[in-house]
Amino acid sequence: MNVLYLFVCLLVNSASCQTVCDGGPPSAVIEAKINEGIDRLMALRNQDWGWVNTPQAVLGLQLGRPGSIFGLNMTLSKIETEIGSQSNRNVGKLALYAMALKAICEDPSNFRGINVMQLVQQAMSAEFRSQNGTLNSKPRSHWYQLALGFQAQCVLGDSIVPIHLSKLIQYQNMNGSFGHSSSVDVTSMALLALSCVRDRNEVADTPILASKVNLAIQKAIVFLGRSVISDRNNVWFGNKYSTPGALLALKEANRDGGPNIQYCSHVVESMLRQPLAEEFSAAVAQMLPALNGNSVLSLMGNVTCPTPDPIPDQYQPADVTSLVHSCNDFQLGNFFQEFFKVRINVRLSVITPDTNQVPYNVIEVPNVEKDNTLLQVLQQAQCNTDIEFETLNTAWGAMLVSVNGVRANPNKREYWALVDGSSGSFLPTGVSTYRPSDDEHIALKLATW
Ligand code: B12
Repeated sequence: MNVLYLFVCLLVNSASCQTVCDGGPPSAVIEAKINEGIDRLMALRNQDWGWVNTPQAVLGLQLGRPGSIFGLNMTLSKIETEIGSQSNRNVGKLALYAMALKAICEDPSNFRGINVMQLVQQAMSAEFRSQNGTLNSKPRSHWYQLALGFQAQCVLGDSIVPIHLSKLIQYQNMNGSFGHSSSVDVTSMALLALSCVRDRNEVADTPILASKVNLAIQKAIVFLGRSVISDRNNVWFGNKYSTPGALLALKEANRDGGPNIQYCSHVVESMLRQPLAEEFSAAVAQMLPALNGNSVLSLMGNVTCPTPDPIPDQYQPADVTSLVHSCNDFQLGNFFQEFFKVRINVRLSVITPDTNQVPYNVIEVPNVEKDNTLLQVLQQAQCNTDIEFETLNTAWGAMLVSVNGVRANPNKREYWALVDGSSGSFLPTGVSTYRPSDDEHIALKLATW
């Protein structure tokens, strides 16, 4: 079926095969990349027919190739079970569920008796409510999640609370970014939300709010324009993982005759060059809509509903193998086995506010097999009884949540940051994908966001 689609695109170069930027690379190449992304997402589907972040994957598929969600009935049952679980009741996740349901032509206000929109609204209000009932200036979770909440409310036609919107705008940084560290990801999500709400009556009919929204949009566009970086042959907004969100946000913000997106075709070409075979589902699900130029705002128009089943053989859910290693895996082999292996040394430090003094205690992890991930290095150190840690399985891979018995408390905005011990900068990826080099020093730092 994918081959047929590609052929039709090549032949007609039709609107359904359009790209995110004018004059970008030929759409057949983009379609081939979308096929690769769909294949990858399908390979990452769990046996229970969901993904680690099911609504994000569903949205990625439907916005990347409308109609392409296979196994619709099983997906719906899985979503129903997941929404029932309290652990999925945070505002960002609920917003994703609401938009994913709309994308597969279900009613988010009454999905099998559940009013997901109401849950979003309650979660949004709870974000700003303090214990004594007054309004908090910052949300309890994260501005990224709040921005998803605004997107869902706007796209699905629910009412927006102007005071919540004003809080978001108040928190825009001087340079036009949103979020703590001038984040391209958070700014893009906020920009997408603002681009949607600017047309809503609650905003358009209130001149002061409307002008604040428009100014915030302009400032965010400037920030994203300045976040363009060139990395080897690639051009990114921020980095490769924040680029898809930025592309779509700029596209929506600039609609109605705004300027073209800077370096758009270079950015898309850079995305096309990235192999997806080792990416986790979140990265692929965020990239697919950008390749297709289809943001969640497109859900306000006509949606192409998926057809229920049949499911192609290659898309049957796989038995996703777990990455747990046994301590034997880290033992040195015999002379012949070791002959072709390269071993490196990695150094680790664990830093909490109580131990935040220089020089840090350093844990040496000797004889690490070259190209092992940081997760494997941590497992090896754990086998040597030098460290104890726990991870949580997420759509970006394993997230470090506890080290030496100290669990990061999200209610206190705590997390275990992965920091380069020499430069102090954050590692660009998580423990499942980061591969330390010889003699590298990595600090695990209990930080707050
Ligand atoms: C908010 C956020 C955070 C917050 C989450 C707090 C919260 N409760 O909301 C905090 C500050 C904790 C965080 C930490 C990190 N983050 Co972060 N984060 C994001 C962001 C901006 C949004 C995620 C989100 O809310 N999604 C919406 C919700 C509804 O979906 P969710 O799946 O439930 O979200 C959870 C996971 O995404 C998880 N999470 C967040 N970041 C990361 C990173 C990794 C590697 C893992 C495994 C999980 C994870 O926390 C979220 C909330 O529970 C994304 C940007 C993006 N494009 O997605 C980056 C992003 C996911 N983070 C990234 C990175 C690199 C990190 C860190 C590794 C940074 C560091 N060097 O310390 C750490 C994780 C370290 C660890 N302990 O393993 C990268 C991941 C790239 C990659 N391929 O691995 C991203 C894509 C940013 C980017 N553009 O580079 N992050």
